[in-house]
Amino acid sequence: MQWSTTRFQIDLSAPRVMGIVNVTPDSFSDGGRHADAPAALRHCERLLKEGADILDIGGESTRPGSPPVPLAEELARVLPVLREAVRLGVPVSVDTYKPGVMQAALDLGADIVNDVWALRQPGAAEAVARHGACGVCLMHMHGDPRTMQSAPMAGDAVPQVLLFLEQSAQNLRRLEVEKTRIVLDPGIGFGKTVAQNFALLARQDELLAAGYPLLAGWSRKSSIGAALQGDAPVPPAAAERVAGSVAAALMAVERGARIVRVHDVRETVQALAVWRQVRAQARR
Ligand code: HH2
Repeated sequence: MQWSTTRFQIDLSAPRVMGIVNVTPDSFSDGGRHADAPAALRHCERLLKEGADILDIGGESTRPGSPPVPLAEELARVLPVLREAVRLGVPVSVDTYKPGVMQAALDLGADIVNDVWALRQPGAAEAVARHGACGVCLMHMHGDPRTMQSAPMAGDAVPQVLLFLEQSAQNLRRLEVEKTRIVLDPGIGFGKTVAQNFALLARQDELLAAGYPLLAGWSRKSSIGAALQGDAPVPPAAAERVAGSVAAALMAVERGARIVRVHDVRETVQALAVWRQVRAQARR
């Protein structure tokens, strides 16, 4: 199984680690830490040393209640980073829902468009289709970042997410985007309750029925915080959720996810190295 992207055919026979680079002042777990281009590039280099296979660069936080960032501001945040990141020898993804940012990033040679809106903004699907070669990650989100926590999905999330992802992929296939360019993502935390998020992990095999590689983004999310909270009055801060996040990433891979999107690359790569040893013995 391969993910066709602009410059790379990413081999998904082994799980791949996508390292998160948030060039934002306000991301929920690392906002402000890599908010200018030199700091973001240093972070890219660090993630690569730690074993990241893909870099995912974003300039707008999607945390609940986050304000939308104007196009010019998002371009000013991500383009200087992307321009250098595409020279680092690994696939580079742009995390955006704005067609203007997609187009500019693809013009600079970005390999993948990662869209939490699954290309639902006018012109986004066309920008990806027109490019003809970039990879794309279509993510499920219920509602929008302003409302998603106050009005989460109702009922069993798994079939609803599956249907949405299947339809999003079909819409793109109708624009003649090859299947091998598309990866799907259940969108952990985006308008789902804690129980719904964990159901999406427990029953991830049902999402695999769509027939596309799956990407899982559990890193430091509030569901991990909820699982770790116990009797404490508040959940642990995002940076204190690393081991819980690695556990979720590992379970996602064990249940068939091909890419994990993470902040903590070193720890995730270690966990996957152990997982690989076990897998190698199980196949004998
Ligand atoms: N989660 C976030 C952002 N982009 N993209 C995909 N495909 N899947 C995800 O689960 C996903 C995503 C949110 O995490 P983060 O980037 O760390 O935070 P913020 O949006 O606050 O920058």
